[in-house]
Amino acid sequence: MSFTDEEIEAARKLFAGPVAFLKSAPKLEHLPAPVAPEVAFAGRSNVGKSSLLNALTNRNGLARTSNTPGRTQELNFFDVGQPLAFRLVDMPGYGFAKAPKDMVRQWRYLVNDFLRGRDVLKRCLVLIDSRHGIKEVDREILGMLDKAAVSYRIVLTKADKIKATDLAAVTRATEEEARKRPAAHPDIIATSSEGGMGIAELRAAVLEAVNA
Ligand SMILES: Nc1nc2c(ncn2[C@@H]2O[C@H](COP(=O)(O)OP(=O)(O)O)[C@@H](O)[C@H]2O)c(=O)[nH]1
Ligand SMILES: [Mg+2]
Repeated sequence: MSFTDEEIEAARKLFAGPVAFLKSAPKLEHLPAPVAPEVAFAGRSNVGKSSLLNALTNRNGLARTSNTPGRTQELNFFDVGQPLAFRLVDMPGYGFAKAPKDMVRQWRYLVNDFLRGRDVLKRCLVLIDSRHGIKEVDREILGMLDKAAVSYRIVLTKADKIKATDLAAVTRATEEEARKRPAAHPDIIATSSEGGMGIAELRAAVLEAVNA
């Protein structure tokens, strides 16, 4: 994973400009018109997705952070840039213990249909808690992305919560698994929404996806 200073700066500028919530889509018929490239964020509930979206965009209240996992079963769209440059999509979280069966089924249909049918979707960033690494619940979405042939990159979250040696180990193990997966980018990015680690690179990775 390496970006030039120019790429980092271009991404910083874009994310420092206008970012606005567009809409929530609980069903596919509510999707906004596909008029701009999209980069989607996926991850199990509580992985730190809302915090990361807030850190990326430097806006505290943009994506709601909460300790009540699994509430949102909808796709949330955010416009970046004016004129519109691209959209961020906050995908519904998965893998929380007490999810009723219907909710899991609804998640699966919504996400699968979105991944398969969304021509403007450039890439998905799949968030993995750096304390846990890739778990079985994560492999379902990774498999869906591989089958739908949507390119994706794995992003480790909450890197401030573990020791540097453990972070190096989980990074290595995660990259090893990513290399075996057909639609996965081989390099991963370790981030912390608290300390800011990896945030500038992640912005550049989003822009790289938009321009791919
Ligand atoms: N230490 C630390 N805590 C984090 C980080 N990101 C998120 N959290 C915490 O993890 C919990 C879940 O975060 P949230 O963004 O709501 O997760 P989401 O369910 O994936 O949207 C919250 O208590 C956050 O404050 C991080 O980078 N470092
Ligand atoms: Mg959230």
